[in-house]
Amino acid sequence: AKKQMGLLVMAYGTPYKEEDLERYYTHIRRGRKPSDEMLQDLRDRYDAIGGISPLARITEDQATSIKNALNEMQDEIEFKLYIGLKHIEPFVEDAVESMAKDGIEEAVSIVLAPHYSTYSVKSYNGRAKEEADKHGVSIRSVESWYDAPGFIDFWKEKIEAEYAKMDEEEKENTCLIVSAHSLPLKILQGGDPYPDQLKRTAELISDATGITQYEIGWQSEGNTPDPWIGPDVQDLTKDLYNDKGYKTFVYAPVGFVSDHLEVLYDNDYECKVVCDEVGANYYRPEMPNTNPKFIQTLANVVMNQVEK
Ligand code: FEC
Repeated sequence: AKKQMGLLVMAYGTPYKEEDLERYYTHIRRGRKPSDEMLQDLRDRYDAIGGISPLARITEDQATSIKNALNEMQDEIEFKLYIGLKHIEPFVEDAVESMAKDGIEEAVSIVLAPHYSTYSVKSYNGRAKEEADKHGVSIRSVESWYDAPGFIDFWKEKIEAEYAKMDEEEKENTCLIVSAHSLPLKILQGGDPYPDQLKRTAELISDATGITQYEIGWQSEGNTPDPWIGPDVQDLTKDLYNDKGYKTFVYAPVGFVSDHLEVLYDNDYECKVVCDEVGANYYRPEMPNTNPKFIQTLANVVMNQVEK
């Protein structure tokens, strides 16, 4: 018989329906309720992308596809999928508990975010491990995959598809903005690898595409008083337009893997508004979602972790 192994796929989570918005936002704020004004502001952003985010469905499709790819690529292990979310049910802890109830003793986990940070991946993996220890389940966790060849190759293909829409003159005046979610600046004091990993993803994309006019940007920073890592993609766009004279911007939010609020609103609305204001062209390549090359890449990353 095949060996049974749990596959824990972890992701951010999103409200399933409008009524979930307040408790979701409260959870993100570590238990502090948002003010009415903050809640309304968030509701307006979800409304602008059609009411709710497609993220829940995409996460499920990605996770199922990774599980299928893993079960098809080898004959020794039968992977059983568990989805664990950071800010809404099924929470990471719920997923690990279900695993234990199903008699799973060994598991492998991956977070659907490429870059390691103490604020993101470390916290997902830590929550999974803490719950797993309670049940005697052992989990091997993938820490990052920001440099996986298939991931870089995915972005190369999608970015090149955008540049292919331009004539030579437009290409010469184009800047590629490679971005990830900003985090509070204080994480850098502990030597967090997050910014260097984003920089590496950008370098690898530049090497693969031959695009040398690119910049690193940070996006979607939270509504808190402390300073966040910059430059913010919107400010960066204005500065690059004014100082370097770029006329076209291509946004590659490589810190994310799905169509969701932070891309559909923060890029496709907010960055687009800045481009319209200054009179620049806006492009944004397709997100990974369930692209087969991307899914196979994550399955390979998981398999490498199992074989380690
Ligand atoms: O529903 C959707 O479609 C969007 C889901 C969503 C994703 C996402 C990814 C990341 N976040 C990260 C860190 C933070 C920090 C704060 C923060 C705040 C929010 C809010 C919403 C939200 N995030 Fe998020 N994030 C998504 C959604 N995020 C909604 C609250 C309103 C707002 O500030 O816009 C600030 C917390 C605080 O206030 O103290 C920090 C990181 C990622 C990428 C890695 C990952 O996916 O885990 C890091 C998707």
